Amino acid sequence: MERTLICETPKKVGKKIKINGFVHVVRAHGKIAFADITDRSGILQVVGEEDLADLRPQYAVEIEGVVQARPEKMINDKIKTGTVELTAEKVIVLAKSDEMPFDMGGETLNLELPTLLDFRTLTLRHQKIKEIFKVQAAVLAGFRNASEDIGCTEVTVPTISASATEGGAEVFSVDYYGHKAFMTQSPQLYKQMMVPSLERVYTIAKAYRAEPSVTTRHLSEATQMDCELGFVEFDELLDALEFVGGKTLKYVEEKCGKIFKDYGVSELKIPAKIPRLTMREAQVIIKDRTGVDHTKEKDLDPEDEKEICKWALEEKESDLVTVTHYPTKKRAFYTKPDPEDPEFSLSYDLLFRGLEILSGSQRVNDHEELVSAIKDRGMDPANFTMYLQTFKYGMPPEGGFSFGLERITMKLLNLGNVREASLFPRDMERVDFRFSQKEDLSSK
Ligand code: AMO
Repeated sequence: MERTLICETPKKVGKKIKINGFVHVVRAHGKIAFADITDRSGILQVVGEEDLADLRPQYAVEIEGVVQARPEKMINDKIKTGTVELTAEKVIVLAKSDEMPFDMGGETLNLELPTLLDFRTLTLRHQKIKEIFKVQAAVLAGFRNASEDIGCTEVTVPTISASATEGGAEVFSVDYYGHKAFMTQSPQLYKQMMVPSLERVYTIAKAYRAEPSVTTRHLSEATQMDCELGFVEFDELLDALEFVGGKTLKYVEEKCGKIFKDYGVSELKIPAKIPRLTMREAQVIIKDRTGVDHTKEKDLDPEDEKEICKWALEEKESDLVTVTHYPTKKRAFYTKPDPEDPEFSLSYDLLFRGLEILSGSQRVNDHEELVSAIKDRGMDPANFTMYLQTFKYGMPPEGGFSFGLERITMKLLNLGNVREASLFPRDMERVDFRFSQKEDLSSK
C-alpha cells in the first residue's frame, strides 16, 4: 500500500490507508490507546489497542488503518487533522527509540539552552523547533528571489582562503598541506572578485569568526547572505539593500504566517520608505530620547541599536532602520571613505527589531588606494595577491552588503539567543558537544 501523508487524511474518511511517522505521545486508557503520530506534513491521532499502547515516544512506525470522522464533540480545532482519526489495524515498529531524556510531548520545549543544544538531534524533532528552520528556509528563498530581482547571479565561493577576509584577530587558521590558510570570515573577497565577471552576484556562505566572547548574537560559524554589485554608487546600494531586505522579510511573512502566530510575534512593519540616518544623527536622537550621550562614540553599541530601533518603530512605524557613515577606522579595509569627510565612510548597517542584521559599503575600487588601505591596517598586500589582481585590471565603482541568516531568523521569531536559530551552533564552548560535556563523557 502506498504511503499517505498525514495532512491528506481529512480527505480520506472511510478509506484504508498507511502512514509513516514518529510517535509523539501515547495515552493508554484501559484496553484502548491513543497515539499522536507526526510526519513532515502534520500530526494525527491514531486509536488502537495493545500494539499501540506498547509504542513509546520517538519510535519510527508504519501504521495501517481506516480513517474515521471524529464525533462532533471530539473535534480538535488546533490541528489540521482535528476532524479525523485513524483506527489502527496493523502497527509496525520500524525503529525503536531509547527513553527520551525529557518530555517532548508539550507544545513548547521548556529546556535551558545547554540542554536544548546538547540533545540537538532530539530537540530538532520538536514541532516548535522545526518551525524555526521552516522560517529560515523561507528567509533563504526570499533572499534568493529578491537578489534575482535586482539582477544578481548566484555563485558559491571558497571557505578556505589565503588571507583573513575581514582582518582583525577573529580568524581560524588551518594547516593546509603544511601551508597556512584561513577559514573565511565572510565571502567578501570572492564576491568582489566576481564583479568584473558577472557584474552582480549573490552568495549564501558560511562565515567563520573566532569570536573571543560569548554573547546572545554571535556564532563562531554563521551563514551570510551577500550581494555585490558593479557600476553602482552609494544611494543605489542603499536602495538595493532596503529592497532585498524588505522583500525577503515580506516573503517570509507571507509563507510563514501560521508559524508567526504560533510564536506570538507581531506583524512586520516595513514602510515603503525605510528610515535612513547617519550614525551621528542616530547618536543625537538617542541622546535626546535617553539623556545618554554617546555622540562621541565610534560605533553604536547594542543598547544604542535597540534604542534607535524603538525610535524607528514609534516615529516611523518601521521595524527596519538603515544607519550610514560609520567611522572609516571602525570598518574593514575595503570600505570607501566618504570623499566629503574621509573620517567617515560610505558604509551602512541595517537594524531590525533592535539588532544589526546587515552591514556593507561602497568599496575602495582603485588599486593603489586599496593597497594603501591594506598596509594602513598592518596587513601584507602579498597575502591578497589574487584579490588585488582583480583591481589592477579594471574594477568599476562597486559595493555590496551581507545579511546574517541566523540573526534575521532570531529576530523574526523573537528568540532569545542566536544559537536557537542555528541547526548545530558553534561557539567558544561547543563544536557539536560542549567541550566540558565531552570531557565528562570520555572520563566515564
Ligand atoms: P559583518 O561582519 O558586519 O560584515 O557581517 C555581516 C552580517 O553577518 C552577521 N554576522 C554574524 N551573525 C552571527 N554571528 C556572528 N559572529 C556574525 N558576524 C556577522 C550580522 C552582520 O550584520 N563582509 C562584510 C559585509 C559587506 O561589507 O558586504 C561583513 O562580513 O548580521
